[in-house]
Amino acid sequence: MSELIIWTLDWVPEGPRGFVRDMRLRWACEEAGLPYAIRTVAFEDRATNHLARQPFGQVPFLNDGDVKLFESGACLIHLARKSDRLMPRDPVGEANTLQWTIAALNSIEMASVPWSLFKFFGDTGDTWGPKFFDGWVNTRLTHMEPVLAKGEWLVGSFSIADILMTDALRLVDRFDGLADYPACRAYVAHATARPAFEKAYADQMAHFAAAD
Ligand SMILES: N[C@@H](CCC(=O)N[C@@H](CS)C(=O)NCC(=O)O)C(=O)O
Repeated sequence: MSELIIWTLDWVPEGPRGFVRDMRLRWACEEAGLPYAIRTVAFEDRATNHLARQPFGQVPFLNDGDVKLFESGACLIHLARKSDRLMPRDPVGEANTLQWTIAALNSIEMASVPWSLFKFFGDTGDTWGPKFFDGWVNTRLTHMEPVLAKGEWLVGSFSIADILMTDALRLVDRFDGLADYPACRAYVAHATARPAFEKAYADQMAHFAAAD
């Protein structure tokens, strides 16, 4: 088996630490017991210094021998093919995992990222944006609440869909946006209490702290 290499930045400011998306890949590898190495590109000049590997100049990206992937969702699906701890092997379980993987990215994260940027930057004087994104995120959370109240994980057993859904929701939790959604909040707390998440999180925090 070729060595998995997860690429991230060599350093980031304190704000995004613990949330840089290599977390998702680290977490998946920890869950599956897949060995991996971390390599970095420079934070300085990040807009242009790795466009050949990630066309938007972002992280993470993943190497697995000849397979070279960007987009955290695509990287997780690749990792999930290696372990049934990341995706069930029956056709229904696999289809449902892919469905919720895309939902986390395209229906939740699409709303939660701009929402969180307004929270992060505070009062920008913009009145339309915060109101619009509050409404969008709250609509999505209202629909997620009964889904997450129904079972422990999105698809029977824990899967990459839970990694992505948790990561999208914990960004909302960071700015206290889950206060009115107890099932969403409990789900995030339950998922982030997993030893694999804790290890991935501690490793990312240590990685960036070492570069200070
Ligand atoms: N859709 C991409 C988003 C990647 C992304 O937003 N990466 C951030 C770090 S978490 C980044 O590289 N930001 C630097 C930038 O955009 O210049 C994915 O899921 O991989």
